[in-house]
Amino acid sequence: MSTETSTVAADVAALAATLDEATLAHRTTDRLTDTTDLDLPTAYRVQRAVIERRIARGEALVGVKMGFTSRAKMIQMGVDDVIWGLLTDAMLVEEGGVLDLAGHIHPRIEPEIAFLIGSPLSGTITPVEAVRAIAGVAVAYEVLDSRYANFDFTLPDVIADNASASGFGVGTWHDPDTLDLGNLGLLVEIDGRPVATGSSAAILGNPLRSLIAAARLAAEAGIELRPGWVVLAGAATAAMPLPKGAHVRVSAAGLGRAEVTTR
Ligand code: 0L1
Ligand code: MG
Repeated sequence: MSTETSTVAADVAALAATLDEATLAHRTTDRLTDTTDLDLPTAYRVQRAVIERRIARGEALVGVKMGFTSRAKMIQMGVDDVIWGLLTDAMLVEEGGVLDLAGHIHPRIEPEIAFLIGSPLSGTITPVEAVRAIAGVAVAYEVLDSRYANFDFTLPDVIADNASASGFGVGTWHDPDTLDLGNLGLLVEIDGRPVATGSSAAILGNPLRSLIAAARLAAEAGIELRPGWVVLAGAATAAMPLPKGAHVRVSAAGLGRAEVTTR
């Protein structure tokens, strides 16, 4: 979804089919870069083709997810910019609902801050413009499920794989004006036991920066963040394995909680 020119000749449709079919069959597939020379613009074209297949099956775009928003993850991947993936309505888990993991490969969960877009955003924007465009902020979680074995991928692989997007849930929306988003404490509990703590500062120093980056990536992709869309700004802790039969609660100071039970 980048407007940069790609010089790579790849069969985008075939690569998208490989990833989409792996998702539908709940199995891993070989890394695309094992056999294909894939640059980042082409990887984003594969990502978009994967989403187009889902849209053709009746799904609708409902937002974006930002990835590699922590300095630790960027260093691990040897990159200095965030990536994104696209969210569809089929990925949304009802708040407090049950998530059937039978449709997953090796799911992980991570605590996030989410924004609800109130007015269109695209391009280079200031923090003030970002705040004005937000209709709500909430604590959220993302379920990651890489289509590659052991989450072992290169940067183009994970971009093509829609940044490992699989599912997400969002708590109650809050007024963004009432909170300083720069250092909110987050807690993840599984079956009532604390398993991870973090701060919203882990998300690019402030999740608003992630929203600003999302607007930039939207412009590069020739789209806009639309009113009603959700932006998952990034994780406040490392992702952790999501087991069956678990009750997960993610809470953030001032934002309440988001909960899911797995089976
Ligand atoms: O949401 C994220 O920050 C993760 C991006 C994809 C990489 C992964 O699967 O860990
Ligand atoms: Mg995430």
